[in-house]
Order: sequence, then structure tokens, then C-alpha cells
Amino acid sequence: MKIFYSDVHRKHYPPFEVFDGGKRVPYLENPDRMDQILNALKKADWAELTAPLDFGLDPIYAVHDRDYMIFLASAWNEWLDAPRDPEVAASLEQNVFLPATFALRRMPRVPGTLLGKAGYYMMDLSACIVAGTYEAALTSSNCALSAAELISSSTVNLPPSAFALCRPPGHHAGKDYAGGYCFINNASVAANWLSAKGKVAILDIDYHAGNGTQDIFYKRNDVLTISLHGDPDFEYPHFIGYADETGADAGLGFHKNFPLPKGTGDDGYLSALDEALNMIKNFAPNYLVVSAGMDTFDGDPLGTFRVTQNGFSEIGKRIAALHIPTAIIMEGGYANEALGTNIVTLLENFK
Ligand code: SP5
Ligand code: ZN
Repeated sequence: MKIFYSDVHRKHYPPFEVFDGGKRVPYLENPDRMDQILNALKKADWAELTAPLDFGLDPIYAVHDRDYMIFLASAWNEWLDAPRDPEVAASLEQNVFLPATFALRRMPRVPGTLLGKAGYYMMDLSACIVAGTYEAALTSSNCALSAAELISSSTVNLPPSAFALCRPPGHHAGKDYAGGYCFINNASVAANWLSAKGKVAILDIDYHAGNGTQDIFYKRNDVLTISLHGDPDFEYPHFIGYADETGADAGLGFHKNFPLPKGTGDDGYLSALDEALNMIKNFAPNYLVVSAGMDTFDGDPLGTFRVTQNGFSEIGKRIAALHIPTAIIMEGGYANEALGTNIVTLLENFK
């Protein structure tokens, strides 16, 4: 199996994020996550590490708002150039770019100032921008696009599959906003690219609701989107991911959320997954994109589920049994010491 990966993600390593209560904590979405996965993949003789191709900006602009992308591209340098108090300049604050005022319920005006734009284009305090963020995000989406291209062009092993080892992750990023460690919605960019070639389903198994993906395809009927996640009634992203959100306009009936309770284990998870897989079967897509977050794992610092390694094996087996060309896109997962084993356990079913 081809694994699309680049070291460029290392340039994106914010020194902290801000948790509830204003608590500053080391950035959980860190480069060590990739090292753990790379180490585990090294021991798997079927894993073929491959550099991503450069698809340019067009496939990204087909999903994301142009002015949002320009903001992402220029925010860090503008922030460095912005006048600031010398005391602030000497302290840690300068090491990430984050706003402190947000566009509550999308006040429709896009302001002219850098901090105003940031409050408009960012949904929380975990999508910190540093010098290498934009380049890392672009490269991450190129990994997803490379996986999409492979599954749409492969004639060798049928049905083909590929893994995009993406960092930063993508599924919380909407058309015009960053959030939850995500800047460019890698899975959505890949799925939209594939949608020119056939019907696509996106199955999001990250612990958190795939709000960005939901937003992007909400009115479309050519891309079925399904997300299994911690109920937003108690979990991030709080405002979206509820069961009654099923799509709009032409897309009505083409989105499905499975909000699951705290403590969900293998059995509860797998029965929801079976329902999701039945929907995918009925939709009969030409391509499947899996947003693969491993933060459903028992012991993940950001999760409340209790999915085990056996659970990941079974999840992989059941998805692979659909026999659809599949691009697996890395999303979250923060129990670093188990992350490599968990992702390899999932992927083994597709090799
Ligand atoms: C891609 C991905 O998995 N993003 C997740 C972003 C979640 N951010 C949530 C921040 C809320 C912090 N609450 C901490 C609770 C620790 N027990
Ligand atoms: Zn997550």
C-alpha cells in the first residue's frame, strides 16, 4: 500500500494551544504523532512510503474560499510585521498567531485588519498559526490528493487503496474557517477532486464530528458524508454534528451524523458503523474517502470512547469489505504511544 507522506509537517509545530478555562498546554497535535506512525509502518513490509505530488492550488480553491486561503498564506508574516508592545514581543505570545475576538454567529462583515480577519476565519484557540503552517497545510492536502489520484488511476490491485499520512489534519476546517488543528480540509479536497470522476462517500471515523466536511458538502447529493463521533451535546465542536442534521436543498438525505455517548466501546461503535456502511452500500459510490482519526481509542487524552486495538481491526475489516476504491486520510489521534499500532491495525485490512 502506498503511504503518501512528507516531512514538511515538521515546520508546523506551535508551542502551545489554549484549552478550556484559558489553560495553555503543549500542542497535542504534534510531530511526534507522525514519528510514532512512521515507526510502526517501518515494521510493516507492505507499507511503501511515497512523496506526494504537487497538485497546485486549484483543487484547494475548488473547496475553500479564496480570501480565506489568502489569509492563511499571509497571516504569519503580517503578524510578524504588526506593531506590538516590546514586552509582548519578548514573551511567548509572539510564537503563535491566534485571535481573541470571534465572529459570533457569523457576523457577515469580513474586516480589514489582521486580527479581525483571524476572528472571522478561525473558530477556536487550537488552530494556531506559525511560520510553517501554510506550507505544511498545503503539503498535507497534496498527500490526500495523491492518495485520491492513486485510487482513481490504479489498474493493478482491485479495489485500490492508499493512505495519506496527513499532518495537519483537516476535517474541522470549513470552506472559510480553520479550527481544531485543521486549516485545509484534506479529505474534502480529495473527495471533491474525485467527484469529477464519480460518486464519492466520505466516512469520518475521527472521535470529533467532522464539522468542516459536513459544511462543505451539505447541499450536495454527489458526495455522501457520514460522521461517527462523540455527541456534540457534550463534546467539541459543540455546535454541529447532531442527528437531525441530514443535508439541505439537493443534499437533503446525503449527510448523516451518528452522535454517540461517552464511554462508547467496540460493540456500540461497530453497530453504528454497520448502519453507516449500509448507507454507503445503498449509495453505491465509485470512491470512498475515510477520515481516519484514532482518537476514539480507549485512553486518548481528547476522547471519551473505549475503542480497542481489536476494535480498529474490525473497523478496518468492515470498511474494506465494501470493496470500493478507498483513500484513507489521517485525521486526529493523540494517544501517541498507541497511535502507530492503531493505525497499522486499521490499514492492514486494505493492503
Ligand atoms: C483533528 C482533531 O481531532 N481535532 C480535535 C480538536 C479538539 N479540540 C478540543 C479542545 C477541547 C479541550 N478539552 C480538553 C479536555 C481534556 N480532557
Ligand atoms: Zn478528533
